[in-house]
Amino acid sequence: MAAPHILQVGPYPAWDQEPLEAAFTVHRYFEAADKGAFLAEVGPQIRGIATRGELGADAAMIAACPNLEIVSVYGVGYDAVDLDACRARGIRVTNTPDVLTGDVADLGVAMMLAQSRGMVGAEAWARSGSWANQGLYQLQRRVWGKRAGVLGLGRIGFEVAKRLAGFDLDIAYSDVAAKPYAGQWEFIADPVALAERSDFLFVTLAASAATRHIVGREVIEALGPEGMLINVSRAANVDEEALLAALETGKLGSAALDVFEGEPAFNPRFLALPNVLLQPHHASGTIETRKAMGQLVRDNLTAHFAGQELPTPVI
Ligand code: 8YV
Repeated sequence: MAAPHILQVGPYPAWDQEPLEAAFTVHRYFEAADKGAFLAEVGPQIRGIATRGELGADAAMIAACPNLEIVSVYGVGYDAVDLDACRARGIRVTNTPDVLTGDVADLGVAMMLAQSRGMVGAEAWARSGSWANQGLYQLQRRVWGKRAGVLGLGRIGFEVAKRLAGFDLDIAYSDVAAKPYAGQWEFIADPVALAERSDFLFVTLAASAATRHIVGREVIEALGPEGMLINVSRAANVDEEALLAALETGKLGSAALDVFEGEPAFNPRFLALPNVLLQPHHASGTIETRKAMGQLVRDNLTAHFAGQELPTPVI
């Protein structure tokens, strides 16, 4: 049987590209100069889309593929896939949960530590010779013993909280309901109340229409001039305009961000701020995790075309 035709939305590392192309007939959307013309030409042959979390598959792309059966996402977040369009046509959607959870949690906690202890500035101080010429680096803020809030105690939020417990932080969380696996961690339903009792607020929610701008001006100002916001989820969970305004006016102490509206471009106002730590959406970006994610993308496609149960279905 001929290999199923797959639309590849964005590039993958070579270790994923080769096995993908060995198993499927791959059409590289991301290399097409005229995306519309490319979709019009290959769309009717496409039975599967291989995409990435932040790239997804929108309604127009799905509509251009009338024989589409499955969208396989390289990422846990599937907010950029038009699920309604998929549901309406019985198109399956898969993602890559679990394999990236530890790395995303690690980066979130690392950002908190790096930002609180001023590690980026301190490194520049040492590297530039300022340490030798000007003396000791300015004092920073302690982490251990403080209060952390985790907004969204799903898989990633749980791993963040577990790590924070190791730093002796006093943990509370917010979610749609209290979680049976939360142990001693305090449940606070209202995100504003959670922010009010937090020195560090982690955003670890799966993004959806319901969570859009859940971290708005009120939450940000409740976190306050000494507080830090850490976002390793999706930019849409935070009102970025309110965040920038609060960082610029000192109503929020600082932020550590792995995700931005319109990324990979982002609002240049962030660059003028000394109180933000910027990361290029690479929370899952380790060789180990990315290899596991690529494998799962292929395993889902392979299972689907073999008529087997999907390893990690979304719908
Ligand atoms: C991206 C992510 O998929 O898991 C997610 O939802 O956003 C990331 O892991 C990653 O940048 C790969 O494109």
